[in-house]
Amino acid sequence: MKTRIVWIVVAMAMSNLLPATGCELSECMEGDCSEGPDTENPDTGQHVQHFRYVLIRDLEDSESDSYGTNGVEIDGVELRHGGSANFADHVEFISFGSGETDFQDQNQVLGTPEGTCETEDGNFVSLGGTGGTGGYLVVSFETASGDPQAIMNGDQVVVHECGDTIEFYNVFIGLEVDITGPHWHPCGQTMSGVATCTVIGLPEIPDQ
Ligand SMILES: [Ca+2]
Ligand SMILES: [Ca+2]
Repeated sequence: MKTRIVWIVVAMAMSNLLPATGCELSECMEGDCSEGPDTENPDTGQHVQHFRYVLIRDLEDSESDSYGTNGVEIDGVELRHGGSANFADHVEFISFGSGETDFQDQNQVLGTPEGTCETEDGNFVSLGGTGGTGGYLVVSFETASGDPQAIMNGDQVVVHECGDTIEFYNVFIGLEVDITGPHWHPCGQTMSGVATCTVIGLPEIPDQ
């Protein structure tokens, strides 16, 4: 529990205190920082960057079971945006905790979740808990036309986690894939099983 509290505090500090200038690559200076077109705010005329990434952070102890299913089991990740359901199209980053996990095929989190969560099917990943480098998963989505899907305030993220054993995870929305970057915004804390968080309070990050 103490670890979870520390993480939440750190995440809140990251999202609130760090300067809103996370983009320092040279190409960002030419307006090519985000993947796809930016958006002009109709109120301010300012161009802003799009949040595009969903981060799931495993909160489980790494040695909680001996079945090769340590950490949370992720079957799929869903983004409800503009009245339609999108399922994860890309795994941008994945790392596993130190707990033994026999389910590390990242492709199993893509597309429509199967919902069976049987070890013989193996259609999920087990993130391995918090030990070592920790269990993290970053996914992104595409529009129907194949462009990167922006994540906006009011969207919902549904994480399809196998709920046979109650295990917990946090969900963040981000601008960049780098999990150590400054622009990860909390969506849901200590979620378990198939659970939904609503995206609220995403700040407008000016394009550079
Ligand atoms: Ca597990
Ligand atoms: Ca799956």
